[in-house]
Amino acid sequence: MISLLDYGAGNVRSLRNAIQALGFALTEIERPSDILKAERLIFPGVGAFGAAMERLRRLGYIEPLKEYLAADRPFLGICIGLQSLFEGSEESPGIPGLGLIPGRIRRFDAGHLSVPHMGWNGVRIERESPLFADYGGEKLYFVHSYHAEPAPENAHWRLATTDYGRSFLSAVQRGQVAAVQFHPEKSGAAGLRLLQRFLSGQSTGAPVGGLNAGTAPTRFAKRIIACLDVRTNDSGDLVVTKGDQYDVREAGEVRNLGKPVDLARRYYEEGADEITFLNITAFRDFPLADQPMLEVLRQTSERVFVPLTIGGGIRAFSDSNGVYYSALDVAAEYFRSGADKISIGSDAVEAVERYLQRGRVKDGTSAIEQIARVYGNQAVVISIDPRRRYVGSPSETRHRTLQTATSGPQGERYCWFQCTVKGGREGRDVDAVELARACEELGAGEILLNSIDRDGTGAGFDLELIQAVREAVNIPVIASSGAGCVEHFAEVFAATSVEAALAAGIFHRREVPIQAVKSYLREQGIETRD
Ligand code: 1PR
Repeated sequence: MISLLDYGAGNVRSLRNAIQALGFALTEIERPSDILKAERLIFPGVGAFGAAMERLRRLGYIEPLKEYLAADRPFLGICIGLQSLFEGSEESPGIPGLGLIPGRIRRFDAGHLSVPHMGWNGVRIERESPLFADYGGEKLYFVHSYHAEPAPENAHWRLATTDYGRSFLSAVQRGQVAAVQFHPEKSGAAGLRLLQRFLSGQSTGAPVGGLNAGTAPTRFAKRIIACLDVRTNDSGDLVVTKGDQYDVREAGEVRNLGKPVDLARRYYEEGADEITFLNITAFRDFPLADQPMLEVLRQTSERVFVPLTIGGGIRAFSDSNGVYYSALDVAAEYFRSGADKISIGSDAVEAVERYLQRGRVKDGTSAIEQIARVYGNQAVVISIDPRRRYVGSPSETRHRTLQTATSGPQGERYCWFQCTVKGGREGRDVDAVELARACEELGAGEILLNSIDRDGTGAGFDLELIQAVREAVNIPVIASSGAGCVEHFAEVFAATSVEAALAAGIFHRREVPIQAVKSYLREQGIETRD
């Protein structure tokens, strides 16, 4: 029997799904006394360090947890579950951790690298442990802005390290107590194998041998993301569709490229590093009334063990009975249904308009701020739908322009990128660079950068747009729209420093397999997950 220490802070559905898919029964810790009764305890920390520790304290879990750990009983901490074992964290000064491992948790100062460290990276096993006994060197999925530093005082805990600007502790173990910074439940087959070892009691036995760091650096991979635009067609079926410059109808009918759950599973098996669902007409309806979409997410998350993002309709809403739901309520339902990240489109533009009008004063009311506070910055993606606006000279607009290599219809040589809402139906007086920067300030953790001009054209990514946004922010950026062949992926990674590239049409139509993209990138010397 596996006991899950879910203190109610966020989404641990992914982990529950993974444990169940591996065939193990799960019980929940519901009161302090359950902790000492556990046979094997999993602690998947979610959100901020301080909030996690505060919740543990309020629930009366700290003392039994310390006692459980001191007795060297089987324990696996994940992410904040690893960080909480240390003395404290820069993220939440003054709030003590469990204090089992000497050392403090520090924020990444990755220089030219984006924070959070979000994506697939290697681990360097520093001594033999049964936990990693059948680990084949695959990359694993990380998402965190803070890390544990290897130090002489915690050398006896060190099991594996990873490089991201600097080297940090990606796994610790002593006796039966182990913790990992990556998410095994989101790390595909390799992560599931590791989880299986813990669940079946094969992970214990102290790590053996002295520290043997090795010298090979771990290499962070560029992510390849498959995107599924989902909507109801005219017969009332939920389908994956695909637009040309956001127009999803052909001869009057909504294009139907397949069933959402089937396609998502196919992409997982074919090696997608992440899967994104965009509920593209949710701006019209109340998304919580869209039970089929929530069901798609539930079913997908039962079998797909890479990160899942869902977007569409995340905003405050009053239903027909006048009942008010905050954007946080909507997001919470998506997280409960299996999302790891949510993506906000139209509402982010409106929030930024208000934020800029207030002179960049944060008042905590935006969906971005509210959701980031509860689920962490890394869980909030901003989906930008920009359209090129050409001008003859920069003085014609207040927006930041760039000199473009593809001139406008009247031969204009400058352009800016206008943000739109409602799936491109309405242009607003905010540009994509300004929006991305403001969203980062409000607490977003990632930018999904579409291009209405390139969407569905197969003409390649809009490198000018992508470079302008990439340079403006420090959070990860996903390049989207226009991929037509494997070379386009290599081009966007060579020309810009984006962390990920997303495509839809070429994957749905089976024109380019995901593995063909990855093989080509590897041939070009660009790191990917196998
Ligand atoms: O505004 O918060 O309700 O979110 C709505 C979401 O739905 C936004 O993320 C918006 O991008 C998306 N959306 C709305 N209408 C459309 C449409 O196509 N009519 N899809 C739409 C946007 C764009 C991409 C697409 C890439 C890659 N889809 O995500 O997958 O362009 O395509 P390609 O590789 O075939 O070129 P809200």
